Amino acid sequence: RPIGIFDSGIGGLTVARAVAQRLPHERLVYFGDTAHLPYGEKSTAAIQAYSIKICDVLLRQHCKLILIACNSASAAAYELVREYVGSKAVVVGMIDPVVAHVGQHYAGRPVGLIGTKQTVGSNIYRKKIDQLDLGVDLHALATPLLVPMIEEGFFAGRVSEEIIRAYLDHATLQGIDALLLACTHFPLIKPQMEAYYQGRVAVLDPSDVVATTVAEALAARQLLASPAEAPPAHHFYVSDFTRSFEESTRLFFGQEVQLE
Ligand code: DGN
Repeated sequence: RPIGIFDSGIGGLTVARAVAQRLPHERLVYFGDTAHLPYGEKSTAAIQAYSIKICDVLLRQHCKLILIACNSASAAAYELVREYVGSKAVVVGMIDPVVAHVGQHYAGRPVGLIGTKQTVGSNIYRKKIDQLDLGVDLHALATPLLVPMIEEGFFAGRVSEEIIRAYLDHATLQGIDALLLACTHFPLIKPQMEAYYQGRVAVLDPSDVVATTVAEALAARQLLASPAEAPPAHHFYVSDFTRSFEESTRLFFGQEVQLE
């Protein structure tokens, strides 16, 4: 049975890539809801409705695990998806694994977070940190301009450098020890953020932590694919196809993939 991964679009391919690298024998079924992006600007109710429909698609494909590879959807719909999916598949979101990681390494310290309006507005990271009494001092800032900027190919030059500087200079993010990239697109600008901080602040890309959680969740339930099986043929579905989405897969997955 495959691993199902979904996102508002193709940005979640950064997470799919980490999963494919961590678990090279697993077959992936990816669903990008390109007809409804960007989730970062949508209401909680709309994201919940889209997420449930996507789960139906992934369950029809017999996915053993559903990974919500979108911070905005994880913020808005994780609990609902878990309830809806029940025992039919394991559900993993972007938030719990990262909160646990930050709690382990940054307890009692100031940590910055950047994400979409939906992710930051939901306050979900702070709520979870407080629920678990992790003592992390969270400084969260919505940085909505970064998503379209990256999608338009501005992620390694003067334009992006200026916009990144404007956000990271913001009062909210001063005095932090680490910066959490709580959005699928931001791993692409991690090098520029690291250049900005020059080693003063650790820039945390959650995709590896999430891929490890997926591996552990499958191992715990003895659901890992056997290495003896034939190499997996992944499938990448979208709810609206354009050639430019397909071209952008190279950016987020490291190689161009065929969208269905
Ligand atoms: N995938 C979204 C997220 O991680 O929050 C970013 C893209 C969007 O819908 N704005």
